[in-house]
Amino acid sequence: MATYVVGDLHGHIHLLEPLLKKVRFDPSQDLLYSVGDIVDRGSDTGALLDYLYDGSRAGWFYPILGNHEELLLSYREKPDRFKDVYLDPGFGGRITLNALDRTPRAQEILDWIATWPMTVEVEGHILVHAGLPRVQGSSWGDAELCTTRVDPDTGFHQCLWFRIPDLYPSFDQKIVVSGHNMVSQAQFYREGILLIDTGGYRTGALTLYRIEDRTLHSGEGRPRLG
Ligand SMILES: [Mn+2]
Repeated sequence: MATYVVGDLHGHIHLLEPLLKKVRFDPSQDLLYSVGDIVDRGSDTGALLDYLYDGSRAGWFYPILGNHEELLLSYREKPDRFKDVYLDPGFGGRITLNALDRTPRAQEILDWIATWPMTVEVEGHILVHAGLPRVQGSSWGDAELCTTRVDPDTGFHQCLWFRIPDLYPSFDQKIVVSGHNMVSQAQFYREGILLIDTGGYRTGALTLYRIEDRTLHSGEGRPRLG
């Protein structure tokens, strides 16, 4: 049994499938976690959502929220308020809305996304999309602050949006594994913070982190944008 964490997918199922094959991922006994940003930008966002939703129901896939899912949910709730950001071509939300328009499972999938947690702990690791909020007056982060630290204006959760250098290791020595901040190779940003988003939608490189032996596994392909 092995536990994998994958970086930001943005609809790139054609990068994920060969990489899972390469590591001999076995859905009957292995687990796959995502650090969020599954939707938007990639032309196969609909197929990826279908695949992972089925994986979740089968018990091998576990997602957490990314800022793209948070904005998708915000847009669905208040389209007028969030359309300028979500429908901006650089943000890439239109491709997800089009995919949802085409599936009879749209509401089911949106209801599922709304249940994703912001952080999850697995075997001495904390997964969070962008970073942990800082405990005031310290240089440590705390996952428990994720639910309460929100942007007063938009209501967005800061732990889905933090950028380098605003990243802090967890006070309890667990390894923080994040996406969102793109790196050319998955690497420790500083002790206790592993960044695994190798920017598949831009570079074609996707990375998996295997928790049990703390190894990184990468695949190369081509971006497919919507
Ligand atoms: Mn992101």
